[in-house]
Amino acid sequence: LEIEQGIRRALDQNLFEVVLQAKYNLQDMHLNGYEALIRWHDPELGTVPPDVFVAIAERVNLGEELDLWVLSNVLQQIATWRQAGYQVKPIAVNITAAHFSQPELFNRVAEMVSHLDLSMDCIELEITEGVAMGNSQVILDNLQAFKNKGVNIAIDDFGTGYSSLAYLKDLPVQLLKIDRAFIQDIEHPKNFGLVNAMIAMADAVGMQVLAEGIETERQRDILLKMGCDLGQGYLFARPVSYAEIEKGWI
Ligand code: G
Ligand code: G
Ligand code: MN
Ligand code: NA
Repeated sequence: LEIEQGIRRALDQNLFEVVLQAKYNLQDMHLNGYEALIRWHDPELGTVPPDVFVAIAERVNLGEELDLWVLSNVLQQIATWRQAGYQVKPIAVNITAAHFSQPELFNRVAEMVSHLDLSMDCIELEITEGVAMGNSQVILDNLQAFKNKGVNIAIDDFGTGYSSLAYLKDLPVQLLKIDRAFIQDIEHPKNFGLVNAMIAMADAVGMQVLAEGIETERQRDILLKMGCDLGQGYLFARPVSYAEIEKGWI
């Protein structure tokens, strides 16, 4: 309850922060874009980890509000950077499961984007496997509507659920993000085989693959040999503030 009230207060008073973690093309190390990750340093509760409060927010029906807060914060920053003359790569925003099943989602995002004179393809969205497998008309309509506007959709934490690539391949989804649990232990033969198979299958159905949580050069080299398209992880970049991103540009 303390955290629930804290989330409401943090939404009202803008106590959250967004950090950005870079994603790279593994083959040439060009920057591909960023993922937005929420952070909360509360004056009363201290630092609350996102896996804890995002789960609570979802449980008490604050997931939508949290998503919209992050989206709005990210879009305003993109607009600020654009006005200052910076070219910004797309920023991926995580969308909570229940929210992606809301028919209002697309129009809400489209409105926020047009209000700031941006185009839709300045963002990407990340949804979980379970949502993508949901097979509801609203979810399919949302996926198609975003795709039509050039918004790439990624399946986050891929491999942890029970999704079938045979099904995912028919969805308007462009990217699979292989969960970092597989990457951490990629030298273990079972994980090695699984990751190799996921990359080969994604390639066969024309989807891009990103490996999450790359921490060592050895992991990077293995993934590179497997033909993995994109990578994200502490080896390349930690999640950093907008100010830190700007410093890197100048
Ligand atoms: O940032 P970190 O790796 O600690 O995130 C932990 C968990 O919280 C991850 O599952 C991540 O997807 C989730 N998370 C982080 N930021 C956001 C956000 O802005 N929105 C949503 N819905 N989930 C987030
Ligand atoms: O579930 P999702 O992929 O959105 O969560 C991303 C989470 O993974 C964030 O909390 C981020 O801080 C964390 N993360 C990103 N890169 C690494 C990494 O290289 N190692 C570890 N252990 N965590 C990472
Ligand atoms: Mn994510
Ligand atoms: Na993930």
